[in-house]
Amino acid sequence: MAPAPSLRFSSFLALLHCTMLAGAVPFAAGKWKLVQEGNTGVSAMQLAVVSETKAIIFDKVEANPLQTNGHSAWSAEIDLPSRTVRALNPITNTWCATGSFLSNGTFIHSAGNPFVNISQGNIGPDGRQAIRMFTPCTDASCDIIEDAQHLRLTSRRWYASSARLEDGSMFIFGGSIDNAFINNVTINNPTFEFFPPKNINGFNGLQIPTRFMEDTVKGNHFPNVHTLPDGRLFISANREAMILDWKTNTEVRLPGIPNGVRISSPFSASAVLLPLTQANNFTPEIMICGGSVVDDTLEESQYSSQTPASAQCARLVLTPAGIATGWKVESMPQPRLMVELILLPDGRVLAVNGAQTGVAGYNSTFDPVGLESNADKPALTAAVYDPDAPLGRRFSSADIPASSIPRMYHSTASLTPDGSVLLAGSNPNVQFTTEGRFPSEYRMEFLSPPYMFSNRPTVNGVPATVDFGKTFTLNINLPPNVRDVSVSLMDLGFATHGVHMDQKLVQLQSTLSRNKKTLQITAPRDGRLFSPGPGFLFIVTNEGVPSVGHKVLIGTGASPPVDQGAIDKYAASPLPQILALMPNF
Ligand SMILES: *[C@@H]1O[C@H](CO)[C@@H](O)[C@H](O)[C@H]1NC(C)=O
Ligand SMILES: *[C@@H]1O[C@H](CO)[C@@H](O)[C@H](O)[C@H]1NC(C)=O
Ligand SMILES: *[C@@H]1O[C@H](CO)[C@@H](O)[C@H](O)[C@H]1NC(C)=O
Ligand SMILES: CC(=O)N[C@H]1CO[C@H](CO)[C@@H](O)[C@@H]1O
Ligand SMILES: [Cu+2]
Repeated sequence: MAPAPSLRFSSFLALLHCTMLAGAVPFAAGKWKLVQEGNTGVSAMQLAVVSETKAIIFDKVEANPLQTNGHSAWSAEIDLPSRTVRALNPITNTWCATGSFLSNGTFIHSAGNPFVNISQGNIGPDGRQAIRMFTPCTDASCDIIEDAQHLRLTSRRWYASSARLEDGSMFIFGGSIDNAFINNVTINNPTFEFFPPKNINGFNGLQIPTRFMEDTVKGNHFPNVHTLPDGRLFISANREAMILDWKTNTEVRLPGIPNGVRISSPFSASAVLLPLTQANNFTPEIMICGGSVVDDTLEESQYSSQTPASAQCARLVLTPAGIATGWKVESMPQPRLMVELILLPDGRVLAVNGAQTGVAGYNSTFDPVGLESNADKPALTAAVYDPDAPLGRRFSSADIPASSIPRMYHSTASLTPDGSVLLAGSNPNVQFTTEGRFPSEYRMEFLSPPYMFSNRPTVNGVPATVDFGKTFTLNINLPPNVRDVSVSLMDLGFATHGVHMDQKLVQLQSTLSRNKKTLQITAPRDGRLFSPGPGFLFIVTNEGVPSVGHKVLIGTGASPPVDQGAIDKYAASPLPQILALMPNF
């Protein structure tokens, strides 16, 4: 007997959906709940969920309240159930770095900022070429490991982005070699590289040039990078977009962002790859929301905290036909800059955090009205987006309580494995401060969609590792009246500056047994659909209620390929300043 397609996203339902009225796709109804619980101890500029119960955060070197080894911490691990933190100990300055997991489950945090020496012994060596490793653990034994002698980037990067590739390695793209409010031609790093390094495109172990980063200065910090089901990468920055074949270094330019909207830092929008489902035949479609139309060639002193942000959302289907059709434009309920787009396990997208005016950056030396930020008018109400609803009826803020905590520059958010969304950070200040309208913010909030208060499905027997194309069976316990389920495999990614590296939802093929006690699931077909490495499996009922997410390592769990020749080549390149400042190396 042919396996019954899961109902929620099945093509059968998609057909039916066309004949049904708006809002027919079921989502759990009711009130959302926002609670404020716990403190991050360090400013939560960067965030990654690393296990079913833990997340890690990174800040820059600054006088945070959380202490470690006689100085302020600038990284911490959050225990999600207890809402408590434990300091972690990176060595180098982690300011505005990037992060991705490798296929073996180790998290790689890379890039950063030059040496700093601030008060009270808070000293951070140059982190621009840093590779920092974190292998999650269930106790308190794991910490950040840095070994610059053996592990480092081949060039300096600040505000670079990253992605986990189909072979389980990490792709690192763009950024600046030095820090500034906005990128420019002097400090631009128009190259990409890999970790572990590769001998590829004629650049054995060293960084590879990309025209795209040259063509998109100035406003091209933290480009959006998304892996596509054909193995290529969608990359967008400033007002441009392209598809990069990293294996041949071929750039295919796409239509630019509509209406002149700039979408990368300091005009931070957010981009999301919409769920890849059976109903859409795993066709990639990108959505980018927010940003600004302000000129990116102004002098720093000419930007205003009062300039309205863009409310635009633009969607592009990444097939030849979709690209020929071009971007389709709609609007968020509010303009938004520094917005976070977060995939929910039920297939919707949450837009949260950010401001309605200004640009991303620190408390300005240039604010015309003396407001203590580069941005003003916090966007305190989240909006949830149903990608399949009719145009004009996709966003809703109904039943979502507004926050009272502004989440401005250097704030962040992520889905957590229990299904709630963690909101954290906000620190548009050069240094830790409790003063001003937007002080350094340590309070965490958890935004819970109505499905959190429904009777939820539970499963057990989720394997630690599942290889591509393999089928496995789970024991499942469904609430009464549930007819069917679907399975969302999610990469929760790494979030910073509104950019969610590696965030992805791939619907897996599944078959519910006749007695609804077991569920047979087939892992993704290959590493192009879901890069080998950690994911979270959510079982979602036909009423839109997900189980909690269970961590699973997709693939064999093997480490990514290592090319010793490429490592030797970069090891022979000049040692970065980082080493000189780290006597222990
Ligand atoms: C950091 O600054 C303090 C105070 O200015 C100074 O005494 C110390 O030597 C500096 N440390 C380094 C490593 O530069
Ligand atoms: C680029 O930015 C750096 C750092 O702010 C600055 O020193 C340099 O003069 C700038 N270059 C240009 C061409 O604006
Ligand atoms: C994962 O791979 C990296 C790169 O080869 C390696 O340094 C790291 O130790 C590996 N982690 C585990 C848990 O094996
Ligand atoms: C908190 C803080 O540092 N606020 C400063 C921001 O910048 C303005 C000048 O534009 C100062 O007046 C504020 O004190
Ligand atoms: Cu930053």
